[in-house]
Amino acid sequence: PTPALALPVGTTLDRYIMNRQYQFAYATGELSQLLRDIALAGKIIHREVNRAGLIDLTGGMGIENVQGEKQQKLDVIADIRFRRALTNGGEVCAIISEEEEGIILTGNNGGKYVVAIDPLDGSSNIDVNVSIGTIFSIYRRVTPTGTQPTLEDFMQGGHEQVAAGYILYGSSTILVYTTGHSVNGFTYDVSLGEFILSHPDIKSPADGQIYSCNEGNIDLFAEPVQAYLHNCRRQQLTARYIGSLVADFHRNLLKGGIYLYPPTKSNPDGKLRLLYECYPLAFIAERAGCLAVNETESILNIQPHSLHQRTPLYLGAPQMVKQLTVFVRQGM
Ligand code: AHM
Ligand code: MG
Repeated sequence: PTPALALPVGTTLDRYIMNRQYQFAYATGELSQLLRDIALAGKIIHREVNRAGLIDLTGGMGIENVQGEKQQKLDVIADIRFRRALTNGGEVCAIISEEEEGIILTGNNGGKYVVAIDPLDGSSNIDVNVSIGTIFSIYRRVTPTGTQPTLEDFMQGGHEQVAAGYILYGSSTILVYTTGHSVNGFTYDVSLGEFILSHPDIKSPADGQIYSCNEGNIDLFAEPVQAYLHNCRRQQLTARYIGSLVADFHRNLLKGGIYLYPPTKSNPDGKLRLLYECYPLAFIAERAGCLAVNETESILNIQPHSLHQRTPLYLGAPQMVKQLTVFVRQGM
């Protein structure tokens, strides 16, 4: 690749993606197109989220998804929108979604990529106008192009992601992604209908003052995690927990903090899904200078074995994650 030119704040996402593509002599533009497809779906979800209260989209569908959770209407809508955008684009041969049991074949067996997506995370916040997000993770398929993709394409492990990102539908909508180099954030300008580079080359602080955890569950956590949380209180850190992983992660990424979703006796693997939530955020986090671990290893090192696998997650500023690790390892 030719040396990366720093593009100025205000550059549109389209121009940014094109510029990056030209730096790689052999790039065919397929990943670029795929990223644009995701951005388009993100704009559509932005629209749906913003008018949800107006057109009676909020509220449950009365059905449960594969995890046995109530699906919100917007979850379903987001799932459909992303599937459609990724299928129509042609670059993706298979998709897995937090909302679907198995692999979704797009029929584009010539496509080089597979995508894992959590179309709308933090769905308990939809009805109450609180931030929600989309998380995505892209892999180059390992099965031969032209054949039907298989589970193997999704079981490559976190280090094999070629790109990962999220879209936060917050007080403004922002798309943050990385293709493994820098992490860049693009704020959606509604009047232009464009994502605009607003947060170039995000580098997270090495230490932070915020801890984000569902402290209502503290009695269910193992003693070392409890001890760590007590220590956070002793240091008078700031507690912030939205209950939308994307929003909690984004805030901590910019300001410095740690997000915790520990295991409990009844949920020894915690709640969050490895492929849809933890791998992509860990990939972004590491590129921005953060750490992402569970009790024993780095999230990206976890061996995947099933589509809806879960893992405990400790994510954020390296100093804070290291300190947490000291507590946890001492208690083992
Ligand atoms: P979801 O995929 O059903 O939306 O669940 C994931 C969400 C995360 O966004 C959030 O951090 C966590 O669940 C909150 O869980 P809890 O309510 O147990 O604290
Ligand atoms: Mg989720």
